[in-house]
Amino acid sequence: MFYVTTPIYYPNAPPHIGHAYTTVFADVMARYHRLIGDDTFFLTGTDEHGLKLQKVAEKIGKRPKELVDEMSDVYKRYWTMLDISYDRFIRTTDTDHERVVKKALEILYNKNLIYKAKYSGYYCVDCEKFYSPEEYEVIDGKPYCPIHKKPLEWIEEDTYYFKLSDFDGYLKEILKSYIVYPQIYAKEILGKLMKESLRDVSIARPAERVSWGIPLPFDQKYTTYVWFDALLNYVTGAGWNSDEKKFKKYWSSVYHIIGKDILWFHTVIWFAMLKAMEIPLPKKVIVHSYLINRGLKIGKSSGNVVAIEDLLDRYQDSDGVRYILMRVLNLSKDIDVSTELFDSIYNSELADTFGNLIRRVGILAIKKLGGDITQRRVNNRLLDMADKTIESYERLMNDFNVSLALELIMGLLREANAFINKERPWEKNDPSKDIYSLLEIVRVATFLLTPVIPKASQKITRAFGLKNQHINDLSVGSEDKFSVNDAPILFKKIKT
Ligand code: ME8
Repeated sequence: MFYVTTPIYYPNAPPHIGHAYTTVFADVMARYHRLIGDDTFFLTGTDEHGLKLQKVAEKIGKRPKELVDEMSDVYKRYWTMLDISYDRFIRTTDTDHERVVKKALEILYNKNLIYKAKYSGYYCVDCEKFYSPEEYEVIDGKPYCPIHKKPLEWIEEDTYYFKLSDFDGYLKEILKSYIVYPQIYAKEILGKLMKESLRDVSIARPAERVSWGIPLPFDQKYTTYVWFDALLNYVTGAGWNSDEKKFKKYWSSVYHIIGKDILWFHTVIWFAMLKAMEIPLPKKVIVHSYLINRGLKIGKSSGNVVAIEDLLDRYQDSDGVRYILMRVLNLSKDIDVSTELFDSIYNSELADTFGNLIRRVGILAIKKLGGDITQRRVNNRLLDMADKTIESYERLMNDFNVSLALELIMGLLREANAFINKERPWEKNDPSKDIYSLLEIVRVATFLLTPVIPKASQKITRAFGLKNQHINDLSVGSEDKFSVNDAPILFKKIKT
């Protein structure tokens, strides 16, 4: 069983490279788990309520619902372009989700974990978050959002609070476990909890100020705070409150993938909400760092967005973009996005190494052996390396370390290219042993690369007559025959 989620994105603007980064990552994990035979469920979607969406709609003269209807379709179109194989696209305006939010609020209210009181503080609409004096930045004597570098808004009003402070001890304990990966992020949050005492969190906004959202079931004059609403999407998606059987099945293996910007919400607030609702915590929260451009986190408000369509244009298809994003994927270090870096990954790994090998092996098989190749003994060195690659691949992918898994596969493919250069099979009378060895490497590598470059893998499968297989019977040297009918050019080199 494997249940993987992405954050649900604010559909106030189309997705950019940062959203693609997380979503492709989750997609690769979902495809990998399907590949190894796990019953898999992959959830993504859009976070459609709140002040941010309400303001954007007002500005362009649309009703919020009209705007989110259009924009959620935009997200779906981008995910189709990137070959994202989600099982459900959840929208927080979906009726089953609205029911979940109301149910959750009722549970907490009945447990006396929600109470009414006054609130005042500085708010960032882009983050949909209040900032304390310890957290905000002061520029020219005024408080600014530490993430968006925009002035904060002073807000004073009656609200409802969730008794987050009740969970202080629990959270400190939980964060010492391995639930957050990599652990540096748990340490960061733990450090914060140790430094400042945990304050209760406001989970409602007066409807006259924020009307776009889910009314509190126990006080219609208030709208549910967008983060309280959004976090619950993960349980809605798995069937909580509607399909208990499905929920039981998937919730026991849920992995949340998020960027480090929303770590606080997914650890402190979400873990406390779950504990309060007596729902088990996720298996893990996988956190990745930022893609940055010109020294800043890529984002609409920084004006340094890299558009997904530009990437798809430059790297010809979804496979190219997916591969590049996964090759630079880093959980703990911010990655500077640059055309030079992306071009060099594409050209040296996809075009020169993998693409070139496919073309050479295809041509050799067809020209020298008429395309039909039967089982031979695989070259020892290649055999050994391929076996080791399969073994480490599984370990790395189970650890969400896609980038290193790709590096490893590239190493095997480079070795195969070097083998051709050394053996010169085109000069041999009977090169069938060399070509069979190479085809075995192609078969294994194609299989292992499927989650990242599904389209290319499918083309190779057709051109080389490969069978659908399970990772456990990949065993190098086991294929009884190949029928190669084409030597496709998979990745055209980019002129830099
Ligand atoms: O925060 N580098 O939505 P959001 C890496 N609706 N990842 C990036 C990135 C960058 N430069 N920019 C965006 C929200 N991301 C809430 C989430 S979940 C219950 C609610 C990715 O549209 C990354 O995954 O601002 C980050 O966490 C997410 O987009 C934020 O998306």
